Amino acid sequence: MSRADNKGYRFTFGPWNVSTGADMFGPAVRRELPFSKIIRLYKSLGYDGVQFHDDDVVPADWGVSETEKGVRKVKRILDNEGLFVEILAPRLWEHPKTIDGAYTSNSPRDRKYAIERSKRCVDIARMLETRNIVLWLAREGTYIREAKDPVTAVGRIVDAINALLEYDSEIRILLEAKPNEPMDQSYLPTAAHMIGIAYRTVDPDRVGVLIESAHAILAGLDPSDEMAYAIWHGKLWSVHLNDQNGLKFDEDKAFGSVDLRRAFNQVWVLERAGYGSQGECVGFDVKPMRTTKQADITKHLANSRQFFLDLVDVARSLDNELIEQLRKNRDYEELERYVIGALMGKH
Ligand code: 3MF
Ligand code: MG
Repeated sequence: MSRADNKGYRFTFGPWNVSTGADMFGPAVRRELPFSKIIRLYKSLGYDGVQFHDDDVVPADWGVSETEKGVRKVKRILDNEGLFVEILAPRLWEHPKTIDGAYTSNSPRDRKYAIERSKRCVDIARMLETRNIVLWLAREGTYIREAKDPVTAVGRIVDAINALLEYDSEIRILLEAKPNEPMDQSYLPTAAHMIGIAYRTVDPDRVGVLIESAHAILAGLDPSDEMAYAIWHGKLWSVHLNDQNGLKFDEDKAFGSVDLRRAFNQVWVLERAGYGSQGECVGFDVKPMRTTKQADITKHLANSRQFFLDLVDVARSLDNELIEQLRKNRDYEELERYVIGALMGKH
């Protein structure tokens, strides 16, 4: 598939999006696909690049030379497929040393582990030729407010970001906010919170955000507003598009599958801002349904991309002069009819 098929966008997803269907209440219902097989699916699905956690590439406990060898092997597989790596993210939420958070843990030894692991993630990223490090601060929050000092916690997060910025002068940090899950409450629940601390780091120009639709929805926001806010700051460097049905667990549903209007809002904002012109990618973070059969394991990825592209068509079909006129006349009722009509394929 060519760049024209993708309407000028570059699409990415992470290997974890091809999942086995295991959830909190039941085991896997599909076979796990080997990494090399997953990688071969990308191009045929119209995707251009890969998102990784550090341990999607090589196990987290490997030593330096083993790690280098392992990363080189993955790089060869990617090169053979013509795929680039968009982002690397340290998985700071599974290891026993991150039980009490990572950067905000009450244990100095565990905080040190989190920073060392993040630096190793930077090394892996550089070997895979990406400068983008995503920090989803999964356990930086509390189940009980008094467990940690929340003021100290914010400072510790800034210190950790600084340590990474100083470790490698080329990398950029993309902060991914989520208001809850796994924690009851996160210290930095929205992209706007993340942007606030970005300015207090040692190099604000190298700190931006990745915005996930579902995470903004879980915070009670329209994701397109969070995206617009980040764009104004010049800090929207990646997205995890998906959908979410109300305020419950993070569902990672196919993009546009719950609320087409809300999905369109995001596409409209991205389109009008020229998102992608600085190399930003359209990433998806979507899960197949548990009922999905083995043979259909990538349908949610194909669908999410297709829904996005179809909404791009709608956005591009709108008559901007008419919209300006309706704005001038303050005729938002007619503007609504026009936009909803377009979404229903009426013009
Ligand atoms: C959690 C997420 C994660 C992050 C990923 C990269 C499984 O709700 O969305 O995806 O996006 O770990 O930071
Ligand atoms: Mg995500």
